[in-house]
Amino acid sequence: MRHQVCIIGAGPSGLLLGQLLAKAGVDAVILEARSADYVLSRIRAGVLESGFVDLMREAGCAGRLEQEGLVHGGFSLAFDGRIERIDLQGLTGGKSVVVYGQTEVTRDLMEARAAIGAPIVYEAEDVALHDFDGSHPRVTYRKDGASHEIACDFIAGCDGFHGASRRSVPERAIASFERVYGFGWLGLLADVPPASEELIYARHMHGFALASMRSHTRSRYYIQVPLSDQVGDWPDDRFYDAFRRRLPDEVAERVVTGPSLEKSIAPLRSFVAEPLRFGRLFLAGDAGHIVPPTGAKGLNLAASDVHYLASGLIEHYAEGSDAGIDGYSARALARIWKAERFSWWMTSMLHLFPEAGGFSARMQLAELDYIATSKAAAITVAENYVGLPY
Ligand code: RFL
Ligand code: PHB
Repeated sequence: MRHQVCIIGAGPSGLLLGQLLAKAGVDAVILEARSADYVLSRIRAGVLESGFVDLMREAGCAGRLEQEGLVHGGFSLAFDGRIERIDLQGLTGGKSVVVYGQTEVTRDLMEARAAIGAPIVYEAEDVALHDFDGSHPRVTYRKDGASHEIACDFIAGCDGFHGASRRSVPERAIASFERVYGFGWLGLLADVPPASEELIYARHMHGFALASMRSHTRSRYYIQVPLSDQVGDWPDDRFYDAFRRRLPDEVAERVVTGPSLEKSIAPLRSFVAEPLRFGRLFLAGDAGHIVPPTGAKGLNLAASDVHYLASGLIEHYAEGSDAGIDGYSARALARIWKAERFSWWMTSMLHLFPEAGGFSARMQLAELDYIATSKAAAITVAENYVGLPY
């Protein structure tokens, strides 16, 4: 079997890349290790930058997002008994974000791919990348006990942090930069009306909490937990008690409880691999970098990578120019490092670092007070949150 591009992974990166390439007449196959249902069962991001929405439009997949997505013109920071709103629209000249679940983005992209009949192989086992340092890359996999091989011009590694793509690059060719934070986020999804119309990021002496949502009737709440905790340690009642305690009283009073539809713990990590191109293999999305979720940047960074990569590949096929693919890694990394900085900074300012002591706690409060009282500081937060330009 031969295709122009072989995409590994059917998360948002792989599916969006597949759709943008298909629109431009570039032929790609997607290989996904899991089933479609499994991919759709993962509850992750919820906040989309306008650049992401534009890309979904370009991919012809923005219909439902535009109808059902909730446009948010601000969010709040809660600390020290205060609630301070960041007026995204007012501070950025009218920009906002859209609250729409990653699950729904994925579903829309999967349906669009099925509608055009573009090839996608779910439950592909033992996916392995070969010869991407030469001019004839290949990808092999097994499906239902049979072995398959795909010959292609390029491989797009969109298989997330634990995927095969980055691991297939020789160690001497790749540099990794990493920070682990020693705690995680426990997330709970429930069909209860959100406690607040906009997102609230709360710093509290017991740890961070975030009140987010998926719709007017579905809430997504998070609390910081030690990495040693298991989901089983946190029955719903215990979760809601801890969550309420970390929020300002007037918000806590509005928290409606209901049985969890999903609960999971995600460790927080910052990670960047450099470069993002190895011959005819490109890494995009979580395969190349991870941010802690505090800045809502992971999915959005995946989209900007895909934008640069898709335009480079399309330029290669349409115009015979390799300028775009040659510049891919540097262009993507310039935006990635700024989002890494913002995500690390938001994480440092809002979480409990038990080992850091009183000085660090005072620094967090001073930083938050500065944002609340300085327009320059608030603009810095707002312009990063809505997303830096592509
Ligand atoms: P994904 O979504 O991990 O998809 C990778 C796909 O590759 C498949 N795969 C393989 N396929 C074939 N062969 C192999 N060997 C394979 N190994 C893996 C996997 O099954 C999977 O289907 O990566 P992608 O597409 O790059 O997308 C990245 C985003 O998922 C991620 O950055 C965001 O979810 C991060 N994130 C957030 N990002 C935001 O922009 N805004 C947010 O509000 C936000 N909140 C979050 C988040 C991530 C979270 N967790 C759980 C880490 C909240 C949380 C709690
Ligand atoms: C979410 O709704 O899942 C969410 C929102 C904002 C974040 C992280 C996650 O910063």
